[in-house]
Amino acid sequence: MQTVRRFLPIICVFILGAVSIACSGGPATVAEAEKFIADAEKRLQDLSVKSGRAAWVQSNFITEDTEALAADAQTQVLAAVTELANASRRFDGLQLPPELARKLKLIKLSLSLPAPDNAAEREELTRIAVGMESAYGRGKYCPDGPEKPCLSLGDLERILRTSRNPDELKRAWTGWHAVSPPYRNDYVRFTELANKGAREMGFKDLGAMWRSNYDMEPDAFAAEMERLWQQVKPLYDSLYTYTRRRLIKKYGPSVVPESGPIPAHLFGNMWSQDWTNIYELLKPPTSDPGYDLTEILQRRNTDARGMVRYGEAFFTSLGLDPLPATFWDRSLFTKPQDRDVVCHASAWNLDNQKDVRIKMCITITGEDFNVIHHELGHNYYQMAYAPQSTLHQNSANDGFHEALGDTIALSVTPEYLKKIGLIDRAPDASADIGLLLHKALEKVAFLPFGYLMDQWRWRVFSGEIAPGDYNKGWWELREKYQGIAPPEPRTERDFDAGAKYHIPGNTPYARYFLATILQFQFHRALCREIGYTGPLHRGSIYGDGRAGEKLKKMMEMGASRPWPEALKALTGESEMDATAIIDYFAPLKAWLDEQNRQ
Ligand code: X8Z
Ligand code: ZN
Repeated sequence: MQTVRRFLPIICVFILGAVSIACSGGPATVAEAEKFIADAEKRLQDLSVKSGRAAWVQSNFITEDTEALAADAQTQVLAAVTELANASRRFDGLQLPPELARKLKLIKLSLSLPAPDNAAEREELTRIAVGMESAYGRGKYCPDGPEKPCLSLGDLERILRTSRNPDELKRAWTGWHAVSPPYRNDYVRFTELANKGAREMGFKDLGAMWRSNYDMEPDAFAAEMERLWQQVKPLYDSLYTYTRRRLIKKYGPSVVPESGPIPAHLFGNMWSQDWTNIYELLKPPTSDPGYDLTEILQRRNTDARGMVRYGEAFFTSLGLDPLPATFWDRSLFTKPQDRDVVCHASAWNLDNQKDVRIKMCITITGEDFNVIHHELGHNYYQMAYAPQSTLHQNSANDGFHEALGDTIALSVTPEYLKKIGLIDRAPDASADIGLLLHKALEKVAFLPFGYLMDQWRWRVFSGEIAPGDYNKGWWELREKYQGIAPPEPRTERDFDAGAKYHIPGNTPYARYFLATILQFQFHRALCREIGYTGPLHRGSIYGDGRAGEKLKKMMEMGASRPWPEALKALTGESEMDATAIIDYFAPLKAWLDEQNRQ
């Protein structure tokens, strides 16, 4: 494919799939830009539906054939976006109405994976990308060789969640981390090719391109992340210090050192990103709320669909529509026994209208109860912005998409659980420290992980972390931010970053850090909206149409306006602000600091 620039000075006709745009040799006009965008949106809409379907089949049924089909469809999208981004340069320097200028920018930023203009390199890139995601999805640990029973990620996560035997935990941890070295070299090549694509589109590298997606300069965004991290770091430090003490008490100083990083396999989670599974080891002796959602759901024989029904009922209580019948027919809720699927939870909209689905290997746990609300948040957001034009069919920024369902889950309070009949009696205020600690093990523990994932990738993409230092760079960041270390020595034969889905899956991660900050900001604003004035962690918007209206208004805006305007519509504030999460956990912070002094 020739680049458009070569055509520019003369009469030009460039083919955009089925649509051809003819332009005269004269200077570009606003009318041409309008037509260009309208045609581009139509073309991208069609291609995104096709590649979405191929990706859906591939991740529900991983085989060589579905991989090839998904890679082909993705290649078509990448080719189109590359071509459109190049073609849009014709309008550089032209005074355009803001909406058009924004859409031209959004074309370039519509992908997390930019591809080189060279067809062979583009195909190589999509093959690697799809291959890595599939390899992760297929990943298993076979302790006695491939002929003997193997453990899936779900099996290994169950061990991390429930075992308190450090040796068994270590085996499960190292077993899963053996899945990623086979695609370490692929990741090196992937980085080269995606960087090339990003540079051809005018970005410094892929990391700079990702950071350009926040209505501000990429460096300003990096500074914004750091500002938010500094706001919450003292809260993390208090939780971490308390957790170390309790882990030493459980495992002894030979397993958990008095100072220095703590081994990563002891936090109840494969990536030490969510510590709720070790709540039992950490719970305050006198203020435990006395109920365990996992135990309640299991005792009631709740099945996967039943779990999702609880989630839907929350959204409809806010005045939002029930999920379409097709959602229930077409979603994947449980792990199939007879084939490989990508189990990492995700939410989809197959026609960019109402064909929404989730794909998830649900376990009957309190943790997945939250994840279901998270995923349904994506689906409700997708349906709300569906009437927008193609390039605006997105959230205000990606942190908003990740925050929506989590905001709802923050309203899963004891009072809410009592209302829907899952508990008989809501514990009184004496249980608050227990409630807050449980929530902090999910949210506060996550913050440094949410931050460091893309610290690592930004450095890998810029070359600051060279391929020969992938693992060293990874563990330096894990130690610096999370304060953790691998359970046993690692080398550059390992690829530990690659054992987290979003690395082989190429999903940017800063979004989850932002979401963790934003969801508390949303929650505080919605509590204000409904006139609730009690402690934030006891506030629930369940059943409140006013909160539903506010959320709906924000979601319906999609990506049509810069994100500060969407934030303002919902919260009255125009900046991301960690004071909400800090306010929420203030009583816990005081308690932790008191414990840590003793
Ligand atoms: O990937 C997810 C969602 C899908 S968007 C399940 N999350 C991150 C993770 O699992 O690492 C939600 C929390 C962070
Ligand atoms: Zn999500």
